[in-house]
Amino acid sequence: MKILITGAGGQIGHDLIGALVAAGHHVVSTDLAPRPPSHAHAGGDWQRLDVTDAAAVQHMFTDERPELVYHLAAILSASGEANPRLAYDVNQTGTWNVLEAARRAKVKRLMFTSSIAVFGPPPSGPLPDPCPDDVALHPGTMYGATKVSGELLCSYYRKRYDIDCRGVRFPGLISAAMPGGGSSDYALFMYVDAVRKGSYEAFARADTRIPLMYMPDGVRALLELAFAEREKLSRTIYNIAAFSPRADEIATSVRRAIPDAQFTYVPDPVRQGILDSWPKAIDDAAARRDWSWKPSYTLDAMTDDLVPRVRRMLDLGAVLSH
Ligand code: AKB
Repeated sequence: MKILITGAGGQIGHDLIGALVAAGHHVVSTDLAPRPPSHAHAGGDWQRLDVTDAAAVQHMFTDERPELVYHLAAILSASGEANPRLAYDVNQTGTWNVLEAARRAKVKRLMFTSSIAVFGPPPSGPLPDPCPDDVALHPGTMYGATKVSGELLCSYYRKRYDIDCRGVRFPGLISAAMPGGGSSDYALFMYVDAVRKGSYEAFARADTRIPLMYMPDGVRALLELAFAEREKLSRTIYNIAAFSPRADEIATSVRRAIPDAQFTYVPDPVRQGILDSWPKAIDDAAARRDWSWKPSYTLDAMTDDLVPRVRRMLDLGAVLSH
């Protein structure tokens, strides 16, 4: 299949491109910046694309005529609170531009990456735990608000124009790759800093608990849902879940591999506020039923696989910032 990816230079693109190329697809990766050295291994073509530029998106889609689009381009929750206007432009206008270009270029299928950030505590009380697909959505961030809107636009384009839009609500994703401005990044940095410094001062409280997932499961979900039979899908967007540890439980797991690692917890008010507004765990029964979704990695299985990968990434000289 000819597959186009937007925002391919991010954390998901790092692993998704390689998985699609390995499966034999012709992949056109696009992003604002040239292919980063960290993505050099992945293969496929790379083209510059700014999703906020409607004409450029239209030209790209008309020239490339992809059969399937993975729309990953987004400003995440913490960066979005630092620059809400940018988050609106990239996430809201960018998604509109991508859907419009898909409609005009007669793209058959589009995969949307939503997030647990669509949830937030309703005025009536806390979110259900675990949180099902269909609760009233009260996101507290610009990122979450634009992801809700993206989900609704996907449903609209599916009904009105018969573009087969599908998507998942990702938990915080963890992988040996550069994260980019998310509030869930503390979980990845517990691994990265334990490897490179032997200690990490988390910007979240020790009892912070949010849904998390190891990237190989996340990428598999993106492949499995994209290629699931349409008749089996009862929804446009699905919750998917893996594990929901407290931050201090992640610390215990990291110490399986790095016994002397030290962790301290100094909450950052903005990012802690965002983390506290998200569900502690999510219910992914619909994804399990409709397309047989099932995560493979537990927290400890992720730790065992991830720590050597983080070591290799740091040996290769990756520059990571908080
Ligand atoms: C973030 O922290 O903003 C993202 C997400 C959970 O969508 N990783």
